[in-house]
Amino acid sequence: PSAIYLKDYTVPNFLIDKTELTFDLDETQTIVTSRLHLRRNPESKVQTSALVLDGGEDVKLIGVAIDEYALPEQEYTNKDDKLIITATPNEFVLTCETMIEPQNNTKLEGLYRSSSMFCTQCEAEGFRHITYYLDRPDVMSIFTTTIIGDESRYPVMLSNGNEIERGKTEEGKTFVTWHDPFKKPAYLFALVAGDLEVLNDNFTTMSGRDVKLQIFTEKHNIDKVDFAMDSLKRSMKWDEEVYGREYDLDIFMIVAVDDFNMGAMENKGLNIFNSSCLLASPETTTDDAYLRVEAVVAHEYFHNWSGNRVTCRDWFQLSLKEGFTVFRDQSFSADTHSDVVKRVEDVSFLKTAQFAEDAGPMSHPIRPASFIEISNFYTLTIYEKGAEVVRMIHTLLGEEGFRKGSDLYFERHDGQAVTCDDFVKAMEDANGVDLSQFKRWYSQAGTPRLTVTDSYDEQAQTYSLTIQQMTPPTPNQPTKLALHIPVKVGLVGQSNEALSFTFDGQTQDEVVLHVNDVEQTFVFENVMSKPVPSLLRGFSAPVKLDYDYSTEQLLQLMSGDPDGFNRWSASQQLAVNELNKLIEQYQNGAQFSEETPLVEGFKALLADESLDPAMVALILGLPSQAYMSELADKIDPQAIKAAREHLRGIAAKALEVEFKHVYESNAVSEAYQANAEQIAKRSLKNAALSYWVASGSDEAKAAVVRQYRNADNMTDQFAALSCVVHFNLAEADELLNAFFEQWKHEALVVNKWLMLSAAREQENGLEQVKALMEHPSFDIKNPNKLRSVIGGLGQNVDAFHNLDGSGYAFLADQIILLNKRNPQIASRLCTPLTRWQRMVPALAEKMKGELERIAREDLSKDVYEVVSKSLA
Ligand code: BAL
Ligand code: ZN
Repeated sequence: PSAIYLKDYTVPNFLIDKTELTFDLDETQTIVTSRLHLRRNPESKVQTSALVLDGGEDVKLIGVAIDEYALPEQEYTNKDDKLIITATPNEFVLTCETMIEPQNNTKLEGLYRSSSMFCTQCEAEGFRHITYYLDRPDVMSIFTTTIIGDESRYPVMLSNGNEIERGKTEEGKTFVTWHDPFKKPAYLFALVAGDLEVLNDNFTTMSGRDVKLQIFTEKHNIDKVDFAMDSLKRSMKWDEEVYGREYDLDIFMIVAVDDFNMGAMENKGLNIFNSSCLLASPETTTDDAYLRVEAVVAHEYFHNWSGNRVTCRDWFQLSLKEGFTVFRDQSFSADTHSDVVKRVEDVSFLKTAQFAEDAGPMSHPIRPASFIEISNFYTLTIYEKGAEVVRMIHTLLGEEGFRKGSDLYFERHDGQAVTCDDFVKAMEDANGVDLSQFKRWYSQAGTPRLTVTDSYDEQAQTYSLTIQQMTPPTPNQPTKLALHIPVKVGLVGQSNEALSFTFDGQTQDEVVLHVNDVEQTFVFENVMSKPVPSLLRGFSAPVKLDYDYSTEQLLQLMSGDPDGFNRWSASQQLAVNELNKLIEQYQNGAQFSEETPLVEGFKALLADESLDPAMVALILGLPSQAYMSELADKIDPQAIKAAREHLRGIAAKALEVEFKHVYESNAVSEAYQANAEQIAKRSLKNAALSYWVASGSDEAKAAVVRQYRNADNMTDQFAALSCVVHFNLAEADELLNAFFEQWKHEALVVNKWLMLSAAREQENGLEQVKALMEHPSFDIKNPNKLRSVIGGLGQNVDAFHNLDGSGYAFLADQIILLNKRNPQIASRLCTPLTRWQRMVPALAEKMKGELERIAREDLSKDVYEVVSKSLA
């Protein structure tokens, strides 16, 4: 397989004004007839009459005609997944008949079966697995789709746009025709057919148009979509209010499917969702999953403008729609719940997972310069770092300036396929600013590191911050240029008061510093006393920050920083410092310290009842195994695990009484609701419970089992179960079995059971994981189940990172098994192995050996790219 490059982009040679599709659905074969209204692209420099269409190995060509003239075989070639028609007129209708077998499609790209239904996934290049096409996002067309099927099996047959006709064919089958008046690339095409139940609702847009809203699921799940519907209506309203964006079709549909590679897909007017991102009920869904449903519903809906009305010119521009849309969904969730809590969660995820990606062999800029397989670039960098880059533009321009920029962007580019440069240009033009240096964020990979030093001149009452920036080399980018980095700073006084200062001639208590050189010094005047700097407030840029805070300074910021985000940040830094000391002790075979200043910090936190319980819960959360791994020079999983357990134990024992009190005083007595207030209380209650149990208290052990048995919602039930399993209490087996028996008919709950069981640390951990893959509830065709078991294994330090390499070998076996069957999933499963160079030598060698074993297979493009880059 070879790479394609952004620099080689050329406009398409042909355009498709109209696309007419007919699907004759059948259990064994589906016949697809396409009528493509083609013409030469006047903007193409290559004036050729040869038409090259994309196809897939799974598409069987039956016949092809130009303007009703059936082409003989010598007038076209059909090989290497391309259909090449040697000579065409300037403008013509190409009719193409193909046969596909959705029931045998295990890759879940194109048209496939999930349970008893037909569904599609066409982003990025799935449409070519349905029929031959110019399968690239800058070819936008008006689609009319007719679906023919047996009405008794497929009473619901959906596609994009509005239903315009329905009737019977001569053979007595039903046909339904859909027309989408908005031109779109093929990646936004969708089709669904099945025996589905529907929840109907409606929404009146800001200009007074009525929109019909429908959510479809299999019959047994229709009672779990009320929250998604409510989220949808709130998202529609929010996009009108915050971005002035109104929905444009008369109908908006969402369908839940069980087998789905991604979380969801924003097909025009017909979103298709992984059921895990749509279904929710108090008994079966945790608070986290509720929030995810809300965020994903919003995300896909927001794509209607940021992605569909204005789409990407080519796949190198993926972050144009994904980074922007993640920023939009993050803002929606922040507005709906607590902005600080949301920010902490997003940043924590970014610093753990995206920073790790940025430091590994797959590191790439948010606008990559090349790729082998685009599916490998639906990454945390494109999505999450992409959102951070948009957020920085928002910080630089302010709320109003950003809105002016987005208005101009949508107005200027409506109906077009554009680039990241076009987005930034709209922001520049609307605000009269120059973002040329800032644009390096789009082309430069890696996480910048800021090193900050300071000095205070008591006499002059000036405070100076010197900031150096450095971005480490990444694959194919050995040297880096200075970036424009907005660093939001405040100063905190000795009694925790916000210190005001003069900067740029103005008195203020917070400022955004424009760091745009390798080293700069910023001077704050009229600073009355020596401050503690509160740096990078709200995580104003996706960077690593080094400032040599003392423990006292961190404790001070943790309790007194007016910026809530930085209170959390200080607590994390303090915990990281403590963990690093313990890790070193573990590695040197020394006794663990039994004291930690974290106890003092936690004690103050637990006593302060004015704080948002959700924030307290977040601060109590120790830096995760994954985050500590990201920070390590050489990852030693056992040392990290031991250090975390020990630190938790110290805090738990020292504050047993406090944790018990917090646990008991945060019970929620009202009926379950997924609102910010209740979620906050449950999160603190369950965080306290976990510490309380960690203290070893028998009362706590009884309380956790009682909570499991009495819980009326999945959040509390699963939190208790996780605690029982994690601390390996006597009831662990009994409750795990009871949980499965109670929920064995709820696929999404079974997935939670699979994950928890796979993550369970016990002597024969890997055997347990293997047994789960043989369990009747497991299904290798279902990506959610695979993610549950393999994800659980990844958290199981003893089983996965076993020194004998058995955990890595097992993972490699699964990758090899899935390589051809579902390349996208196989490729994602490689992620832990790509980090091999970061591991301690004994583990690194084992991981590398498994990558080399995978490399000897006949690999899909997806797996090939990840494995070959990891071994380069
Ligand atoms: N476009 C793929 C799924 C998503 O990001 O919404
Ligand atoms: Zn998206």
